[in-house]
Amino acid sequence: MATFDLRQLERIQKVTKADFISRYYRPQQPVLIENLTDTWNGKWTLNHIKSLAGDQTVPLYDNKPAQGKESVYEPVMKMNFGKYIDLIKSEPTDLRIFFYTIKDHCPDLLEEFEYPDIGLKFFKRLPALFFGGGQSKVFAHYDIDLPDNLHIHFEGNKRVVLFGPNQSKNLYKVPLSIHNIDKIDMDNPDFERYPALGHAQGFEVYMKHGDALYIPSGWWHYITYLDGGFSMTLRALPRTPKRFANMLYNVFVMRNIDNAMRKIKGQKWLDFKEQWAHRRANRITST
Ligand SMILES: O=C(O)CCC(=O)C(=O)O
Repeated sequence: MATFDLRQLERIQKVTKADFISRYYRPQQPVLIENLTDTWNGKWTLNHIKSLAGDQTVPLYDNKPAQGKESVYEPVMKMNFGKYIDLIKSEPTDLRIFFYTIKDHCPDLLEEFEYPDIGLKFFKRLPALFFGGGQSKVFAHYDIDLPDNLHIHFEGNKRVVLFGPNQSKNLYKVPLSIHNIDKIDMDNPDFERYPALGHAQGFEVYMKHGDALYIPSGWWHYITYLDGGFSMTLRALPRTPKRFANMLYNVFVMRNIDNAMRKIKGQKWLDFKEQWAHRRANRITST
């Protein structure tokens, strides 16, 4: 089986604010921080969330990418939240929940944690939860609003593969999008069909309950849930003028152009972008 050129990501125990800023935030280096959540209470469990929100109905997504005019925000089904939690605890499934905003859906959870004091200025409107079953995969992407993220995992284990923003060309990034060609199997890359993938260099990290992963702005992440579990992402919006301007462009210009073209052209637009990405990456590889 083919694999990417990946190094194990650095794991550290608690970190001071000054160290985090100088060693990771300023140089934009990802890191996994263990024990950062040790002082939080023991309520970060699926059972506790079920007791607070188990009677809600939640939208579920699977591993299949949206095709043609399908919206990426259109769920494959809806389910009772309590039943979904029972499902991911008892059997592997690819069904997942993304961007469950705590403030809107389960504000009681806001009482159950403290924002870590590591120098990131968190956007307090948007702490969000993500849930997945033992077969869930989150396609390779970076976040459209270019935040610095602290991604904290609970219950079960997950594998995260990270690539820096300078690897976009090697990953066959699709133009006007924040993901790469969705036919690429990130677990078994086809280096013959996609030769630039052979030049991609990244990091791999395994997360367990309570681990906090710092994902710097614009870093690609490809996530595999190894068991049923959930994570919380705390985001800090970009602070440099250049990144802030790029964020505004992504959210208000790029996304709207892409959505409009998709509505008009459907699958033809997706195929056109894919060919463009393919040609661009292969051209770079061959020069
Ligand atoms: O863990 C997940 O399910 C997705 C997380 C993610 O992509 C993010 O926080 O940007």
